[in-house]
Amino acid sequence: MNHEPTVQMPGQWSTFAPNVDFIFYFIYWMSVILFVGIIGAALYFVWKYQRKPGVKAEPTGHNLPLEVGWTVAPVFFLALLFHWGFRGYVDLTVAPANAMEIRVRARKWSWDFEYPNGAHETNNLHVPVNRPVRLVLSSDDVIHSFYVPAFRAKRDAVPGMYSMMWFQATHEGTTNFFCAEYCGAAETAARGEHGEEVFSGHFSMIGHVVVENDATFAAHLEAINGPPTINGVVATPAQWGAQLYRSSQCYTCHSVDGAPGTGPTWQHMAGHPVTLTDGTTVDVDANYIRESILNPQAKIVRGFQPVMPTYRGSLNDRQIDALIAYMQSLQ
Ligand code: HEC
Ligand SMILES: [Cu+2]
Repeated sequence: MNHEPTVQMPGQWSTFAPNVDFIFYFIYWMSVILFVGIIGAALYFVWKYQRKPGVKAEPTGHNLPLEVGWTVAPVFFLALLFHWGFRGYVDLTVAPANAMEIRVRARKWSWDFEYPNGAHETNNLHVPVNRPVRLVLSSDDVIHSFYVPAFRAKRDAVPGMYSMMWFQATHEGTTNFFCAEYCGAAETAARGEHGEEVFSGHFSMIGHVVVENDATFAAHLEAINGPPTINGVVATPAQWGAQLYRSSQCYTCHSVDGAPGTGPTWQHMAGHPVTLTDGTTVDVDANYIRESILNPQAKIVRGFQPVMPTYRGSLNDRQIDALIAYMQSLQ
């Protein structure tokens, strides 16, 4: 198995990769050989049977053995390819019973991963090496597609149904995943950490898959379940909230400095009244903020579209409290 990328293929980081690559290269080299053979023969015949003075062209007639031969020969290759392809497909589809299950929820425009211990992560997937991992995919809105080239694994996340994929990583390290289904883009930019314009869309649905040993993986799950430590000190709720603002992708729609975006800015938001689309006014207190995060369509702020995804199930209570503390600090 080759962990390094080649000209045509990314490194082989899963148990599927060697098989997939073998079939890919088989088809590739067969195409090269047939291309050279057919074009070569055509060129040779053009030259050999070119018009010569004094020679009259005559029809060649049939050659039965030749015609049967070039009809039957490809059937063998196609049957072989079907056999290999189908065996590979079954392999990719049926996860071993002891696989660890991770929930993957896609939405415009980020990925939420939920681990067996209930911890969540956005756009960052950690998996243990040499263990089968089963992903159960769903989508909140449109069709997305989870694609890890180094694993040779891809599956659509379709609204209204679950789809499954699995893999077993064979190499420790960090590789990329992508959304492989074009799923739109925001019309307005948000402000980034340094005041720069940040657009979100299909292209923001990328991230890292981190393959690590069992101990590091377990420590990681433990760490993302509670507040992070900053320089050896456990973060305050507001500091944790500031981190979640980035890691949960809130920043792609909400600014914290008054700049316009797809959603209202969080500056001077908490503790102030806000006008909704139906003309009523509500106070932005902790209960309203919590509802806005868990059930964003319940009350829509005037002048904005109902496009915020729900974070029900992807942010736990402690994380929501941390976000509220952060919003309250933005006065
Ligand atoms: C895809 C864009 C988008 C993302 C991502 C997003 N929001 Fe929103 N959010 C909106 C929009 C648009 C509104 C205004 C419409 C409404 O009230 O639903 C809104 C409204 C809100 C409000 C109410 C604001 C007010 O002024 O009353 C809160 C609180 C909020 N979002 C929190 C969050 C948090 C926390 C996150 C990240 C975990 C987040 N949002 C991620 C688009 C987004
Ligand atoms: Cu997508």
